[in-house]
Amino acid sequence: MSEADGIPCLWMRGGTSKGAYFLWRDLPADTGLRDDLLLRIMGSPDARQIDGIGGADPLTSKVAILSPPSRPDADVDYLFLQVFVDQALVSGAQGCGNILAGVGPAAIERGLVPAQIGQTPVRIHMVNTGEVALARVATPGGRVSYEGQAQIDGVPGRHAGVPLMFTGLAGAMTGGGMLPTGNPVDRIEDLACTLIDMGMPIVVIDAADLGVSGQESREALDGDIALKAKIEAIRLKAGPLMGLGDVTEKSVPKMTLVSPPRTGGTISTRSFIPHRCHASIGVFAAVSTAAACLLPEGPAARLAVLPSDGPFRIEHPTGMAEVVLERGADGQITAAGSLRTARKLMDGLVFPAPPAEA
Ligand code: NQM
Repeated sequence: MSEADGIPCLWMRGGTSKGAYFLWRDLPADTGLRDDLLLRIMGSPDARQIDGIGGADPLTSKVAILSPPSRPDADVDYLFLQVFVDQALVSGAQGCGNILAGVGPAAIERGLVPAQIGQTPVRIHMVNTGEVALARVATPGGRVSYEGQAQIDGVPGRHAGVPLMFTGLAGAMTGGGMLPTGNPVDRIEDLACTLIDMGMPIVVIDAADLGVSGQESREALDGDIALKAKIEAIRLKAGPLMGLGDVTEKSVPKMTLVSPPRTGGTISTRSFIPHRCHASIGVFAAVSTAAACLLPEGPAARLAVLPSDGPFRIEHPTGMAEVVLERGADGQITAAGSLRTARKLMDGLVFPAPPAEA
C-alpha cells in the first residue's frame, strides 16, 4: 500500500493524552523512514501542526505502534513514540502510561488479542522500558466497550475504566534502580533535587525553591521564560547524572515541581514534559512522584501528606491522579497501579504530507 492510499490508523484518547495507534506492518520497518513518515502524519515540525493530525501540544502528538508479542509473558508489544511538535524529532526515550491505556482496546480492535466475554486482561510489553503492564479492558459480549462509569480528572464525562498494573518499574528507563544516582537528594544548580525513576525518569524540586507557588496555571508557567530556562538548565545536568546521556533532544527527564497539597491530596504537582507544563500529569510520572514522597530526605516528603490507607492522590492542574503503591515487608515498592479510561475517536486512513523537497 503506498502512502497516497492512506495508512490505517486508530486515533484514540488514552487517559489524558491523544495519539495515533498503528500496527507495525503498516509502517516502514526502517526507523529513519518511519520517523520521517510520523512527522509528516502529525504535521511536525510546526507549532500548529496545521498540515497533520497532531494537536499542537505534546500531549496530543503521540504514537503507539502495536505488534505481536516478542516475549511469552505478553499478549502484545507496544512501542511509544513522542513526536515533537515544533522540532523534527521523534523520541522513543520514554514510555507513556496514558497512551498505554488505549493499547489494550486497540490491540483487541485490531485482532491482535482475542476478546473474552466481560473483561479481557491484556499483558502489554512496553518496548521502551522492557516491562510488562497488565491492562483490563471492558469487553461485554466479546467486544470492546468504551462506555462506563469511571471518571479521571482532566477528561470530561465518564467512560469504561482501564485499570493498569505495573511491576518492575524501579529504574525502568535509566537501568540504575529507583534512584539512578543512588541518592535521595542531589544538589543541582544549588537546589535540592530528587532524581527518581519509577517508570518515568523525573526530577522532583520544591516549587518554592524556584520562586513559584506550584499552584500557577499551566499557561502562566509556560509563559514564565526565566523559570523555564532555570528548569532546563537543571534538566540538562540531571540527564547525564541519571544515566540518560545528553538529553538536549530527549523528552526525559520530566521536571516535577512539588508543593503542599491544596485539595486533600498527597502532594501537588506541576510537571514539565519537559518544555511545556503538563495539563495533568503522566501516569508513570505520577507513580515516580508518589515514590518520591516516601523518601524522608527528599523535597517531596517534606511537603507530602501521606495517605494512612488507600491511594496516593497526586494533585495536578486539572484535578488529581490516583496511584496505588504496593510495598513489601522491607518497604520497597513491589507494584503500582492506576485507573485510566480510553476512547476510540476515529478509525480510518491517515494521509501524510508529502516528503520535504531535497
Ligand atoms: O508519565 C506525558 C502523558 C505523558 C506521559 C509526558 C505519561 C506517563 O501524560 O506515563 O503518560 O510525560 O510526556 O501522556
